[in-house]
Parts: sequence; C-alpha cells; structure tokens
Amino acid sequence: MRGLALGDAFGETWFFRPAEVLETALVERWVKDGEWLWTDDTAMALSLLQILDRHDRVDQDALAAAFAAAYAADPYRCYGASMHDVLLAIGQGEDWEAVTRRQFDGMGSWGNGAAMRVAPLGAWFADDLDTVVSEAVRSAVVTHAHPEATAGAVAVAVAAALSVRGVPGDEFIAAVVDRVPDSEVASRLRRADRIASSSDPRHVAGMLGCGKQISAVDTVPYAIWCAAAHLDDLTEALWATALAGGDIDTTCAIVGGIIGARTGLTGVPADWLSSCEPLPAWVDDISDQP
Ligand code: R7I
Repeated sequence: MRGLALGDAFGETWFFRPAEVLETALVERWVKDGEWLWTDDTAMALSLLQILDRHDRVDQDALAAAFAAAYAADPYRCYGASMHDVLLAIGQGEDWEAVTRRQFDGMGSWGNGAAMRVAPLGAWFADDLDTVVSEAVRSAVVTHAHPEATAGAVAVAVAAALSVRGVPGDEFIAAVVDRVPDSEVASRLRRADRIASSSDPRHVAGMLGCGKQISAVDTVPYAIWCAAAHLDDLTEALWATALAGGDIDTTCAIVGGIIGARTGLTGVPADWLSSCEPLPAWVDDISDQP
C-alpha cells in the first residue's frame, strides 16, 4: 500500500508536463519541492485494503459503499471521468452492479481504475494465486464491468503476488500472463515479455502504450514491463516508468504497488518519504499484524 501511494504521489508531480520538460527533469533527477499528494489510485486502494482487513475477502457491497463514502468525503482526488457518476449513484443508494454495467453504453468501463488500486490485494492473498485471481475480479467489477479492465486488474494483482513470492525478473511477465484471461491485456503482456529489460521505456511505451488512453490495455502491460525490469529497486523503477509520460500517476502507482510488495520502501530517498502525503494511521495497524 505504501509503495502504491508513493508511486501515485511521485507520478502526480509529473502529470501533464510537456514531454521536453519531463525528459530533462527526469534525466537530471529533479524532484518537486513541497507535498506530493496522492490521488484516486491511493484513495480507492485504501478502501479496498480496508475491506480486506474487515472481511478477509472482497465483500462487494461493502467495497462499493467504501468507495462511495471515500468519494463523498473527498471528491477532488482526480477520479476518472465515469467514476463521478458511478460513485455518486452508489452513494445515493443505487445498486452498484446496475450502475457499473450501464457505463459506456452498457459496455462497462475499460479504464485503468480497477488495475491501479489492486496491488495490495495481490499481496494480501499472495499464498494462493487462484484466490488472487478470483478476488481481483470481484474487486474490479464493482466499478469496471468491461473484461479488459478486469483482465488488467488480474494482471496487476498476480504481479504483486509474484513480487511477494520473489519470482525473478526474467520469469516474471510469463508467470503473470499465465494467469490473465484471454484478452488484449494478455496479448500485450506477451509482447512485453519479448522486450529486453534493458530497453528504453520510451521505446517500450511506443510498442505497448503508457496510459495515454487511460485504459487498462494501454496502461497495465507497460507498467508490468517496468516493474519486471526493476523488481528490486523501487526508486529506479519509478524514474524509469515516468520517463515515457502518459498516465504517470497510475503507471507509477501500479509499479510502486508491485515492487513495494517485495521491497517495502527500502532504498527510497528520505526526502521522497517526507514529501509524500501520509497514509491514514490505520494502515500501520494492518502492517503490524502477523
Ligand atoms: O478507470 P477510471 O477509474 O480512471 C482511472 C484514471 C486514473 O488515471 C486515475 O488516476 C484517474 O485520473 O483516472 O475511470 P473511467 O472514467 O471509468 O475510465 C477512464 C477513462 O477511460 C474514461 O474517462 C474514458 O475516457 C475511457 N473509457 C472508455 N472510453 C470509451 N469506451 C473507459 N471505458 C471506456 C469505454 O468503454
């Protein structure tokens, strides 16, 4: 959870910067002064973690209510465009399944929002990949009914579980894709698996996308490739991920969640940690549990 929030807040400091500014700043390793605020990626991951802590599984009604309550308490966290309607309607008592299914002319959202929040779930159930997959799906469909959004969530949750398990980088993407349902996300992951880990992320983003379309397809394979290339170094992974631009807070949240599940915040510079908006105190109580 802390890796996800750090990635989200780090990425948000770069969001919507012109490519030239981004490139110079990232190559020179310049970081923004002042507080780095996390966004909807972290807000929704916190709700999901809270439900896991209370129920030890994804109680979908409770999760929908938690998402809606967090949105009502703080709607200015840069939520995806359709989430305003979805979370307001759920907060007003509408059935989450009906609200979620009717998005985008009945197709459901293919946005990256179900994937961006799910890494802590993968870590939670890391001992049992079947449960990782089934609970990731149950968590995704509460807001994202499209199969590509669900496939993206499965991929990220499995990646976080494999990260906890210590799977090495050269086996990582193949092990993830093995568990992802047939989809465009899966086929781009297979493409990602053929790209050398030493490649320039900007080149990789040209082949896989890097979230410019805010879809799971355009976001998740790139983020998992970046994570696999730097599995033991969260800081380096975030620099590399941001370099390509795109939906940086979300690609970095996914990468931070996956690698943080393995390394915690080890090696992250102290000034990054002090810049990042703190998480609620209850997160510490969860991580203190055996
Ligand atoms: O997926 P979602 O929660 O967005 C998350 C992103 C992250 O980057 C957050 O940090 C935040 O900035 O937004 O929100 P959605 O609105 O469900 O999906 C995101 C966007 O994907 C939508 O606003 C649409 O532009 C696009 N999209 C679709 N477009 C056409 N048809 C999602 N589903 C469709 C679709 O079916």
